[in-house]
Amino acid sequence: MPRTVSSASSLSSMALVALGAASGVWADLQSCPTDVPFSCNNSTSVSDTCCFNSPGGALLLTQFWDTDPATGPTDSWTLHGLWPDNCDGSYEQFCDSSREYSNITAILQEQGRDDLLSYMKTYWPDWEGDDETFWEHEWNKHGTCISTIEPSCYTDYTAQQEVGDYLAKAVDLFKGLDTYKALADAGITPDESKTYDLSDIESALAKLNGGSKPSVSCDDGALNQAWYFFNVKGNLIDGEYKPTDPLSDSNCPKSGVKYLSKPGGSNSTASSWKFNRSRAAKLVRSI
Ligand SMILES: *[C@@H]1O[C@H](CO)[C@@H](O)[C@H](O)[C@H]1NC(C)=O
Ligand SMILES: *[C@@H]1O[C@H](CO)[C@@H](O)[C@H](O)[C@H]1NC(C)=O
Ligand SMILES: *[C@@H]1O[C@H](CO)[C@@H](O)[C@H](O)[C@H]1NC(C)=O
Ligand SMILES: *[C@@H]1O[C@H](CO)[C@@H](O)[C@H](O)[C@H]1NC(C)=O
Ligand SMILES: CC(=O)N[C@H]1CO[C@H](CO)[C@@H](O)[C@@H]1O
Repeated sequence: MPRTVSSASSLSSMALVALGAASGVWADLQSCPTDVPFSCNNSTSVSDTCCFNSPGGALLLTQFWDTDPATGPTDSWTLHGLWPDNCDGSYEQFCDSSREYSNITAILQEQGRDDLLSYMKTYWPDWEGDDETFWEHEWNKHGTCISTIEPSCYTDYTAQQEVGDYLAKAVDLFKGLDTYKALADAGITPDESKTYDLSDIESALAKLNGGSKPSVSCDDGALNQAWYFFNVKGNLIDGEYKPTDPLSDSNCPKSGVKYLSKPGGSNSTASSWKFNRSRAAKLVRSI
């Protein structure tokens, strides 16, 4: 049975909660006390880590703007992942080998999440076309480290339920953070003949995210990623998300930031893609 969500106090979190309801994210997670602190904001230790994301209390919704090769629709950023960073910006990874899977597509199909799967194919694509492997990597590396969706946190757990819940939550957060539109609304559009100031990019995106700018990163001076940071009160799925300041600095130049367009049919070769990507991987934390 779906359970009710604890009352949300801010407009932005209510919007996120509403999005969650609309796409049926509700999980059978145990209900949480209303006085649990926001993650990373406790003054004493919190023992119930089903209701308190710990140690990964800084949740990041991360997105790509990939142009070489271009991935996803030309007028949308794409989803990278939903990551639990520690409160100091360090992070754990691959936290539970017994819950690493190589059948994400099958898991979603078994859970009847076909709409989610088709959305993911469009907006959560792998740059080399291997979506399944990319999603496995995101779940196995990051999803397994989220304390509030461990199997023991469910009242009526069915195997791999948390995998689908995690992916659905990432998609819901992504839908509420339309980076392309927020930039376009501020006159910042992909255009090889223009460059932009980092501060203009950051303030356009802060407007989108309740006043907190994301950490944007660049590849060779061109906009390539945006990482939005949150603290969460309650569990990952139906907790209240509060945007917070980024824990990592932008590597983009202060001015002259390029925002390249996604070419319709890319004429790049596979080897040049790999070359670019490996260079990019040295600049920013790898996927
Ligand atoms: C939690 O603490 C951090 C660091 O002091 C702060 O930036 C953030 O806004 C706080 N989050 C909430 C939800 O109060
Ligand atoms: C916050 O809670 C976590 C988990 O119980 C704990 O490890 C951490 O030390 C707590 N922080 C403070 C400042 O008490
Ligand atoms: C996915 O893989 C796991 C682990 O091998 C297995 O237990 C589960 O039944 C599989 N699910 C589907 C839908 O194939
Ligand atoms: C490759 O594509 C780009 C962008 O569409 C175009 O500007 C360029 O002329 C093309 N180069 C070749 C060699 O076709
Ligand atoms: C965006 C970008 O830097 N693309 C480069 C990728 O690598 C190839 C081969 O070195 C270059 O030709 C592209 O300009």
